[in-house]
Amino acid sequence: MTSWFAPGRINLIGEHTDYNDGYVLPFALEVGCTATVSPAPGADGWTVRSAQQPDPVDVRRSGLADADLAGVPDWSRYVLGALWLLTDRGVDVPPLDVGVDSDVPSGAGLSSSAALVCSVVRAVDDHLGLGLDDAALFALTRDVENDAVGAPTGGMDQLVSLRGEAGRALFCDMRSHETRSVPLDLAGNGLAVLVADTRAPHRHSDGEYGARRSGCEEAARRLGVAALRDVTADDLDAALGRLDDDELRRYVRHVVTEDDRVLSVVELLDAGRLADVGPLLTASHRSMRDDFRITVPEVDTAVDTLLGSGALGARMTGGGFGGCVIGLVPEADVDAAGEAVRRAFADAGFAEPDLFTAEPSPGAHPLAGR
Ligand code: GAF
Repeated sequence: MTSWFAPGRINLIGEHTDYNDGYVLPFALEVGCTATVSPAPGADGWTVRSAQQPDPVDVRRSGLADADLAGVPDWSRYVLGALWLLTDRGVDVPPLDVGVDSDVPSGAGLSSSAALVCSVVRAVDDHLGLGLDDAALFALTRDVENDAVGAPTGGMDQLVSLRGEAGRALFCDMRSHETRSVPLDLAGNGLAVLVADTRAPHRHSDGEYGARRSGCEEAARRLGVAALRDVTADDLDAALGRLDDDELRRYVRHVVTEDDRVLSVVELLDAGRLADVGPLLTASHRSMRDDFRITVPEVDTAVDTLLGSGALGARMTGGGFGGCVIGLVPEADVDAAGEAVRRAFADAGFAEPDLFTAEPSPGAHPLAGR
C-alpha cells in the first residue's frame, strides 16, 4: 500500500498567464488530497474509490479506451485518466485499487482537481517504482487534465501541487517549466493571506475559460509571436496598435501587464519587501475585472470590502467567474476584515462566504505508515 498527499493551491499573482507561456506565483495550501494505491491481485482491472463519493468505479483494463472515460463519473476521470495515459505510454499497469480522500472544497477555485491528480500520479509512480523525474511527473499530471479529462488548463495548478514549499511561493516560468521558490514569510511580517470563498456559482466558467485561451492564442498569431509571453511591457503599446479587435487588445493588455506584475512581486519578495506587494495584487484584480473580464459581482464586492478594511492589496485568485478572493491583511485586522466581508455579502443578498487564512505549505509528499 502506498499513500501520497498533494495540496490544493492559492495563486498569489499571475492569472491566465500560464497558457500564454508566461509567469505565475502560486503557493501550496495545507488542504489537499491523499491517494492510496494497493495491489488488487486476482482482479482484472482497476477499482477507484473516493471518500467523498458513494460508489466506487470499476474498470476492466482491456476496456479502458478514450471512449470509456467519457462514461465514468467526472471525479474518477482524473484517476483513471492517469492509469490510462501510463498504459497508453507503454507502462504495464497491473490491477490496482486506488482510494482518494480530499478536503479541498470543490468548485472554489482552489485546485481540488490538481490535488487529486497529483496525489494519484505520485502514489502510482511510487507504488510501481516507475521513477518518473520532475519533468515527467509534471507532464503526466498536466496531460491527464488536458488530454484525458479534456480541460484546456495551463499547468500552473499541477506544478505548484507537485513542487510547493512551506513558507514560500513558487515562481514558475510556464514556458520552460523551471521553478524557483521565493520567501513568503507572512507571520514574520505580521501579515496574513485572508481567503474569502465567495461561493459564487461558476457561471459559464468552462466555455469562458476556453474562450479566453483561444482569444489569447489568436492575438499571438496576429502579432506573429509564439505566445503572448513574447510581448514585453515595453512592446505593449506597439502591439496594441497592431490589433484592431478591442476584445483581443484587452486580453493582450491583461496578459502582458500581469506577467510584468508577477516579475515585480518576485523582485519585492526576494528583497524581503512583502508588505509592498499589495498595490500589485490590487492592480491584478482591476486588470482581471476591466480587461480580461473574468470577475463577477461577488468577487468584486469581496475585493473592495477587503481593501476598505485594512487589506494592503486584494484580488481574485484562480480561473475566475466566482471562486476565491485573497487579501494581504495585517494579522491584527483579519477578524474585522472577515466580518466586514460577511456583512457586505449579507447586505448584497449574496450567499454566506467562507473565510479562512492560508499558509504556504509543502507540495506533494509521501505519507508515513504506507
Ligand atoms: C485555472 C487553470 F487550471 C490554471 O491553469 C490557470 O490558467 C488559472 O485557472 C488561471 O490563472 O486554475
